[in-house]
Amino acid sequence: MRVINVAAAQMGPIQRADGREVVVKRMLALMDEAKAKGADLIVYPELALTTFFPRWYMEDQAEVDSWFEREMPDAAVRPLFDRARQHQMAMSFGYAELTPDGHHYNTAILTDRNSNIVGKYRKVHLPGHEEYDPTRSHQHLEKRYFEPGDLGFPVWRNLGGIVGMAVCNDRRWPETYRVMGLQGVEMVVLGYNTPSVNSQKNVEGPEQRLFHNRLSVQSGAYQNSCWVIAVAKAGVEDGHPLIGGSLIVNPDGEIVAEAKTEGDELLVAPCDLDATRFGKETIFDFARHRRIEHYGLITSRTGAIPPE
Ligand code: ING
Repeated sequence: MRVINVAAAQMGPIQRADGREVVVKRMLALMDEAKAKGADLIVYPELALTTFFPRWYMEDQAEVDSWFEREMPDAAVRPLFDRARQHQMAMSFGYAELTPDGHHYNTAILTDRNSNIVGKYRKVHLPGHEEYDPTRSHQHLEKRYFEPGDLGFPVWRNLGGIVGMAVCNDRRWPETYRVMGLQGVEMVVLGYNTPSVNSQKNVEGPEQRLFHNRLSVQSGAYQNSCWVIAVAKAGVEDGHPLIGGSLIVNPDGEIVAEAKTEGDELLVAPCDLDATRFGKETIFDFARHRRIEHYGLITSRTGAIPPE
């Protein structure tokens, strides 16, 4: 048994006017609750420090950059790093990263129990669009404000296992999990901010969004025999609803914990990393079963090309 007690720290809405200090106070309260419940690791959402600002069309780069962190940790999140070290708890959270040489990423970090950053991931699959789109009921300008991640899908040894990260839309793409699966990943942690309605198909509401969330996360876990922790920023931000539905999914693809609210809500579950072994040694023993000589199109072709 190699058990990590994992806390999925779902967060309710963050309003555009909420400062980072107010948000970090909520994150600290969740961390203290996680400690009281014996957590070894706490996972927070994508862009956990601010409202989901890609819903806003901005042209002034200074205003855009105000949503980004220039160093990590910075003053706003140092209390979180200090408390995590006191609690001897590892953590992962998402934030908007502005690098010293001016690159913008939708980033997540992973720390060890002493708040040392052991891993960084930059979101690869950016959904949405780059220019204002009047046909949409709401904007989703991640392609405007972020560059695609340049770090690939790495994994790290942490807490006695092999841990990887993803961000939001990444969870919908099987490549995300498989690249980490090919590095032996035992636990994938990810955050998401998912609008409750499809801006281009308003009959697609929260029920279907929640279904697709479960489908994507359960598939990724099962097909790579790993744990997946998926954590929402939820609720209504300045009138724009986001789904909750945070999940802890086991290597058989079964949901072991699921959020019930759209607010700050902690899920805690014991995740035995040895539970990944059976799948990795039988049905998903990649070395024995995969036939890579037939998979070439997956990396040589971007878009679909139907036959003549
Ligand atoms: N949000 C959404 C997500 O992938 C989205 C965008 C929703 C894309 C539904 C496709 C369908 O959950 C982010 N931030 O990626």
